[in-house]
Amino acid sequence: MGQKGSKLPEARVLLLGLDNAGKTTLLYKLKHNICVKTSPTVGFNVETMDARKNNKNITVTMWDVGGQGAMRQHWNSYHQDTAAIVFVVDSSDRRRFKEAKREIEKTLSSDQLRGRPLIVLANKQDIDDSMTASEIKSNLTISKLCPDRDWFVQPCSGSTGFGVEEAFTRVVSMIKPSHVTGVKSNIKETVKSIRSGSRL
Ligand code: G3D
Repeated sequence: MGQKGSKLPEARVLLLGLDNAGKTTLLYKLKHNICVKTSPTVGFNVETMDARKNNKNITVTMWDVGGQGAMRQHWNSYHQDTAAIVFVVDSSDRRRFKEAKREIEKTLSSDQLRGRPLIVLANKQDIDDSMTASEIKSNLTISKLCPDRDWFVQPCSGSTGFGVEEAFTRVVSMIKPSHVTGVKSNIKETVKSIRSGSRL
């Protein structure tokens, strides 16, 4: 179990995706299973979880910033401290798939996110006729999208819990050790800073 205020090395993970993709549901599912500390922030969700990497304890902070249109423009400055990008796709929504792809492309074009691993969560696998992970992989032309970063497409369902812990394990395993150590962010301070930035 984690300890409040512990000073473990930290890895920051950005949880992105279109609205309705299932980000909050997935975060809640993870919290239910493995989360040790919750920071109820106004505006977006942040969850902190313990993990083991290279035989060491680390803290993984997952930032669900989706839908925060007004604040999103200020996120670039926080990208540099991001260790991994998790992009949630609603596999049952073929209609919005192109939009999701465009959003992924936009995210990957950030200089500060260069080389950071991309984990695509093919969510809502419990819904009949959803796109499979392989379909999503090929529709995204993901190997072309990610010539210089590690990537993985994980099928899951935030509703049933299928694949959720596997997704978290995968994220932790793909984080580079060099992106784990230096961050040690203070969630409240970071949130304050983002929010004040949004008023600039
Ligand atoms: P968001 O945070 O990305 O905007 P939410 O998305 O987590 O709010 O989820 C949007 C809707 O999708 C919710 O339904 C939620 O219950 C549903 N959902 C999320 N994950 C899954 C899943 O894996 N399977 C299914 N079947 N539904 C899922 P409502 O009806 O509450 O809007």
